[in-house]
Amino acid sequence: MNATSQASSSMRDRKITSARVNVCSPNRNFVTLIIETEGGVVGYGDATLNGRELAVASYLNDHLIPALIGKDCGQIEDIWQYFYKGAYWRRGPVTMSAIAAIDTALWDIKAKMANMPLYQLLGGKSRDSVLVYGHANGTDASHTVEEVLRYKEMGYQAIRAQSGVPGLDVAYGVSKDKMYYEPADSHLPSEQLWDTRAYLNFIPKLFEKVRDAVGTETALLHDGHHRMTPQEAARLGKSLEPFDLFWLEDATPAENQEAFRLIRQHTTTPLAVGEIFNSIHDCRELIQNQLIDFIRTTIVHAGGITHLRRIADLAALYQIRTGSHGATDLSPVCMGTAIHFDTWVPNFGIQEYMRHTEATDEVFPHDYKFESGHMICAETPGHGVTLDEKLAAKYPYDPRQLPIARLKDGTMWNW
Ligand code: GCO
Ligand code: MG
Repeated sequence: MNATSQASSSMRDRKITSARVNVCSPNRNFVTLIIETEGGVVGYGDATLNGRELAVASYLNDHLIPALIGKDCGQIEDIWQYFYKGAYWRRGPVTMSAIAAIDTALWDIKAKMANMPLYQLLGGKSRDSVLVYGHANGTDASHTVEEVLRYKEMGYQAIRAQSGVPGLDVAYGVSKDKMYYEPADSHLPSEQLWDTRAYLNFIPKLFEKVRDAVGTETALLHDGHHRMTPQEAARLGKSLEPFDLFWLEDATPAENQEAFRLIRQHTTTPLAVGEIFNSIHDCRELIQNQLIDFIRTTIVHAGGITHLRRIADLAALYQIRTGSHGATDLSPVCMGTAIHFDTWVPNFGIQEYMRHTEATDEVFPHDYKFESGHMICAETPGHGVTLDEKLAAKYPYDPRQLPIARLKDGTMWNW
């Protein structure tokens, strides 16, 4: 075979011949894209958007997949630009999750073709393992303290603490199950009551107890879940300073990025934002004005590796580190890919790691593992996660939505 025919045969091998969307619900819903090439290489991408799964599935099936078939799987950048610029309607969680799924599956294929674990293709290891934080939550302060100590016992070196708030029936992040938490709990959104004053009066007392019990070494985190105004968030950040938080997350809604300036002016508690962002433009002002310390965008909701890499590079200019979202509504495909990304990215901070249920882990065979508070990424070519489609078929889609929040007088609030 001469050089030209060799090149053209590999081009043939690289042709994308099929792409299909799998929607399954092994304890919670996941959307997975599976891409196959002429040469028989299969790549997997996560396309899960909690509570809006079928919108992404339809965006892929009806709009992107027909144009993807026949393309060269090696041209990841051009395919990304084609679906981003080519849609005319740019950005948004549905669009960007669909593009992310294609991008992730194509990086998986490229790494498999190169016979390398994904982190090698990205530029190699910047660290041996990836620091993760787990979720400790309790119905009240003493229960939360117990849970934090249990997580410490399991080996976690960074722990997020959430708690039930006196006077409120339910609180964000507090689950009935000891290991798993899923807020998307019913077909139509369930309604939760919110009271910022009760929350603000309670949280500093909670962290005083937690810090006292856990000692100085363990990193502690907390998620405000978009509930406070900038002024309230400034007060909370300030009152938590004695307890040395690793970060305060989503202190106020970030559609108005400028809002973080006020919080910043009042507190040295580090700030993390970005799990619901889907493009570099959503975080540009926050990063360039140095209003945050950690950027939480993820592979699945922020346009895949191709786009997340650009966000991380922009953040690196300002010493802002990554702290990717890793709740259970991001599938093991996203988690595995994130661990490769985290192993490479120079300005890594921390990775969220909420455990998936056993059923989910079985449906998505994967090779990453947890060891002494860190995730270790394995050496399998690709990102190391697949989908057992036969097993997945036993768990059909189960429509569920995230809750909404209201104040006592009925006013709609941010959940
Ligand atoms: C987190 C998040 C999640 C979200 C969930 C919504 O910090 O892990 O806030 O718990 O609420 O991903 O689907
Ligand atoms: Mg969060």
